[in-house]
Formats: sequence, C-alpha cells, structure tokens
Amino acid sequence: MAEKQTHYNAEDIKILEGLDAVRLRPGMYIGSTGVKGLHHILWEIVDNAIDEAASGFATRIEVRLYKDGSASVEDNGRGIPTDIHPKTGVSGVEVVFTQLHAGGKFDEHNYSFSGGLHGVGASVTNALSEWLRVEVYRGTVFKMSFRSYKDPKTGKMLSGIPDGHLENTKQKTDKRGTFVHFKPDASVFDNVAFNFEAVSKRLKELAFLNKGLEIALFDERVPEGKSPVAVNYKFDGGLHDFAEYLNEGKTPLYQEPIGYKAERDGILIEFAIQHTTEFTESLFSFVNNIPTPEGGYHETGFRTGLTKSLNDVARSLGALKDKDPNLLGAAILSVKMKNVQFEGQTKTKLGNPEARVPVESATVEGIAKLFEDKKLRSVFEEIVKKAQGAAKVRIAARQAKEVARAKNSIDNLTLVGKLASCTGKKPELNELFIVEGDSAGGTAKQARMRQYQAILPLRGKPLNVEKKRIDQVLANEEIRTIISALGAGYGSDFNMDDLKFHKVIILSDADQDGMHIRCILLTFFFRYMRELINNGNVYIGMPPLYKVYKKDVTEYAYDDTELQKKIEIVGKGYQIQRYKGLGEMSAEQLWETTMDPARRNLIQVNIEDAAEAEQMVTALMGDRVEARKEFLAQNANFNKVDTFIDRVNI
Ligand code: 28F
Repeated sequence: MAEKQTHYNAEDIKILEGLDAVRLRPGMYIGSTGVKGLHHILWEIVDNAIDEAASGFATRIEVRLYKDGSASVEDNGRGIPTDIHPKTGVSGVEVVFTQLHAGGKFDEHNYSFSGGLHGVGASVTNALSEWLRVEVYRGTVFKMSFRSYKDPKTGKMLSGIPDGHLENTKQKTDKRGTFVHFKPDASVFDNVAFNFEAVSKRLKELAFLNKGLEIALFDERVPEGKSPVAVNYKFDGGLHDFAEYLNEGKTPLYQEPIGYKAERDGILIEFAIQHTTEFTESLFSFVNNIPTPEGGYHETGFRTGLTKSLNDVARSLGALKDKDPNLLGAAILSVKMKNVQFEGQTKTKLGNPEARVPVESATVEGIAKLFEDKKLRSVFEEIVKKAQGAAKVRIAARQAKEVARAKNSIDNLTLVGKLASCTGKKPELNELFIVEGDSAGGTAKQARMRQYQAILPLRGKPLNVEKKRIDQVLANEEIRTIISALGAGYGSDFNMDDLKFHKVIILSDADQDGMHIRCILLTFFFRYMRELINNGNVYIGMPPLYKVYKKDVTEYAYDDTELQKKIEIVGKGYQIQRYKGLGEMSAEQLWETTMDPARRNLIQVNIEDAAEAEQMVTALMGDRVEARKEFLAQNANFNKVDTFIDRVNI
C-alpha cells in the first residue's frame, strides 16, 4: 500500500468536501438509500464500462458479487488515463473517483451521455463505499485505493479518501482496461445485499442495448464448495434480439423483427419492432440506455412517425388507413442524446421537446426504407392486415363499453354491488382494497375504516388477461368490477382525473395462488391502466407471515428475518402461529397488521415490477409451450414480482 497521503492543498480540500456532500444527502445523488439506491452505485461503475464499450474500445464487461457484500466491475477498454491531469495535478484515475461529475460521461466525442440521476459518476460510488480500489491495465498494472472513515480527531465522516496517489506497480500485463472493486457502506444503505435477479436483468437489458457486447455476471455468494452462479449475455442482434426476447411466449406475425438505425441532429435513434397476434402493445423505450417507462417526446415522435408511415404503406397496399399507431407486439426504441432532461413521477420520462421531430422523421424514413425492400413486402401486408383486425377489435370494445354504459345503472350496480364502498368522497384520501377470496373480503369489510377504505372481494382467480382479447377481458365480471369501481375507464380512455381511489391496494395470500392473482392484476394494470402504476397508485398489502405471542404480548413478523427479532422481543415462553392466508386473521388482527395506515407495510408497485409480472404472465399464460417450460425452469416461483421493491410504510 502506498504511503498515506497526509498533506492536502486547497484544491484537494474542495474536492474532498465535494464527496462529503454526497454522504450528507445521498438521496440527491442516488434517489434513495433503499434497495434501488444500493444498486445505483453499482450501475454508475457499470455505466462507465458501458461507455467505454459504446465508444468502441471495450468488448467485454465482467461483474462479480462477493460474499463480503462487495462488488466489482471490469472492462477490457483503454483503461482510465493514468497521466497527471494538467489542471488538478493528479492522475485521471484520481479525478474520476474524487471529483463529482468527472470521467468519461461528459466527453464530446461520443453518444455516451447520461442525464438525470444517472451519470453522477464513479465518485458517488466511492463516496458511499467503505472502501474502493481500482486497477488500470495499461502495459503495467496501476493501482489506487480509497476509504471512507470517521476522522478520529473531528468525529466527522470522511468519504472516498485516497490511501495514496495512483501507484504504478511496474507489474507487466498484456491485459487492457479498468477494474473497480468496492464495498457499499452499511452505515449509508438500509440493506447492502445486491439482488442477483435485479443485477442480472439490468445487465441483460444492457447487453441487448449494446449489440455484440459480452457481459458476464458471477455471484460468489454461494455456500462453501459450491461454484459461483454465472450468467453470460451477448446479443449480436442487439435490439432485434431484444424484440424476439420480449415476444417469447407470443406468436409473431412474421419471422424476423424489422429495425432501423439513424442519426438526426446529433441524436442517435434505433428501433426494432415485431408484431404478434396479441391485441396489446408493449413499447420499451430507452434514452442513453436508461429505461423510460413513463415515455416522453421520443415516444411521441416514434408513435407519430409509425402511424404516418404505416398509413402510407397501407394506402400503397390499397388498404384503408388506421388512426391508431399500429404497435401491436413488441417494439424497442433506443435514443442517445446529450443534455437529457428526465421528468415524471419516477424521473423516467424524457422531457426534451427537441427529441420529438428527429425521432419522428427517422421513424418515417426507416419504415419507408424497409418497405422498399421487396423481401419485406409480405411483412407489411401482415402488419396492415393486423391493423384492420385491431381496428375491428377496438370498435367491438367501444360498442361493448357503449352497451355496458347503456345498461349502466342496473349493470354497474350489480357489478359494483360486490364493492363495499367508503363514505368519504375525497379520491386522494380513499383507498380501494382488492382482496383475494370472499372470506378474507368479509373480514376486511369488518376491519376497515368506512370513511376512506373500500373493499372489493375477488372470487378466486380473475380471468388471465393474457389469452383474451380486449372485448373478452371486459366481459370478465371481476375485471369489469375493478374498472367500474375505480371509475377512470381503461386503455386509451383511461383518465386519472376520474380516479375514485388514489391508493389501490392488492391484498392476496403469500402463497402461489396469491402470487398468481397479484401477477394477473399487475398485468391487467400494466396493460390497461399503465398510468396508474407510473403514478405510484398501486400498492401490494403485506399481511404478516407469523404471529409471535405469549399470555399478554403479541408481535407480528412480515418475513423470516423479522421473525428472529420478534422472538427476542416476546422472549421465553413464546409461541408462533404461521399465517397461511388472510382468511385466518380476525378483523382486529387484519386491521392492526395490514390495513391500519399507522402500522401496515405497503409495497408501492413500480413499473419495473409490473413489466416483470407482465413478462411472467406472458411466458406462463401465453400460447408458446417452450417459453413456459424455459421460464418455469428459470424462475421457480412467482415471488419474482417482489424482486426489488422498497417496502414502504404508507
Ligand atoms: C469498471 C469500470 O470506468 N472504464 C473506463 C475509461 C477510459 C477513458 C476514460 C474511463 C479522462 C479522465 C475524463 C481512456 N483513454 N470501467 C471504467 N474507461 N474514462 S472510465 O477517460 C476519462 C476522462 O477523466 C479514456 C482515452 N480517453 C478516455
């Protein structure tokens, strides 16, 4: 270890103070100190490696999760510059890890730009890590390490302090690239355990978005003697392969997805589309590799461009034009641009108006070019035919809704009759509990606060929306009851202003059936009321798993880790009851453990969880058997929906 640096000049102090600002208000830099924030400091390092690949200098990235809670990322790029920075008098490496917003993110020559929460740089990871060490392979091995610790004199936390300047170990190596290994600071994060599914899913997405880049993930947190869990992603087809992956379990209208890539006014635009026999669309859009589930100007431009160009195609094929963008199937839109502005509830909406026209014109140009290709003529004939079919379905659905409205008073009354509504009329205070099973529904009706809590019992499994067409989905009573109870319509007619409840809470058992119902409801909301999820109105209620008690003490545990703590609290002579379902609880218990806002735990569903559930339902209930088998092999249980959602007490 190089000698400890003891003297700091004025310049250094400014830099070091910068990192302390990160530790003082981590939320400003990583959004939260929950599970998402923890993963964010890993993504910062991964993003730097991705930038090196996007600039064409790295072809492989390796991510490792270690038993001690640390993680490492390695790329085979040029290696962070080791020469001394003229301005600051320290090496490029030291700049990247000690200066906020430093590093490859902001150079002018490539599209590797990140905006918003992303791209705050590797120095934030350093500031929020107990230690961080970096190695650069540039002919010889260069090393540097940093630590965050409490200054013994002042008692202040010092963040990301170099143990010494960059050291050239003189050790020869024919490797090239950068290796970063860090341990998240347990005093900053509520939970320092990286989630394998979350990391694996994001790396897979990045491999799709960066054609041909190999990304390997090793999880060494396995019992002694067991070999690390390893996954490897490399997609030479890029977005084309992404579209095929999203359509697993579905029936594509044509063999190969169609795609296009163009640069417009300094914005790089790429898309891939593959229509299917489904009557729902799933457009996944990204800006600088960051998912934008809340959409934005790039999506507006893409949809407009698609509608215009496909109507031109329809006209030239002698078919009539269709007003809605025909996107029935999977589409991926990936945009890369500078000075990104993220907006929206979860900062995942693109707010740059200047992106709309370039994306629209690149889309029109792309579809027109693809249509000129004789080999794709049959593809477009299929797409246009499907558009006709979709138009018929939409008209049928509208008629079905008209009919429902026409019979509305009686019909809705019976439908909504199952609903035990609340007396308060303020949507922002009102909560709708969708409860699995009539018995639990009955208990919930007794337990609730009538003023602002409504109960809608669900009889058994609501129809799985996957295999049905929109008109059949609406025919299902359970689903229609939910639509009429919420009062805000569905699909393109969905209007948040009419929403009668600002909290929609799903209460289902913790068993497989409960997970199944939860996934189907999330799929329904994802497909037909997506704004409800984006806006954070959908929650999952967490009934306790155990009651730990003795004569005059009762505690509840919501998961196995909490059980130990509760046993200690209740103390000797304790007894345990394992709840198998909501129905086992008395109204009193259901109130105090699951419905009382002061004591309950709700999980706020975010768009990734809903997308995850939708993909799961598609794989499990779609009509492709091999996809189902493969999915079941990969994901033993339905619990994946809760992969990485922060548990909140709301
Ligand atoms: C495991 C994480 O961080 N990889 C990186 C590079 C390469 C360059 C660079 C990075 C110079 C000093 C701004 C090299 N040669 N993986 C990584 N690879 N940063 S981060 O330059 C950063 C600029 O600060 C690089 C020529 N140009 C750029």
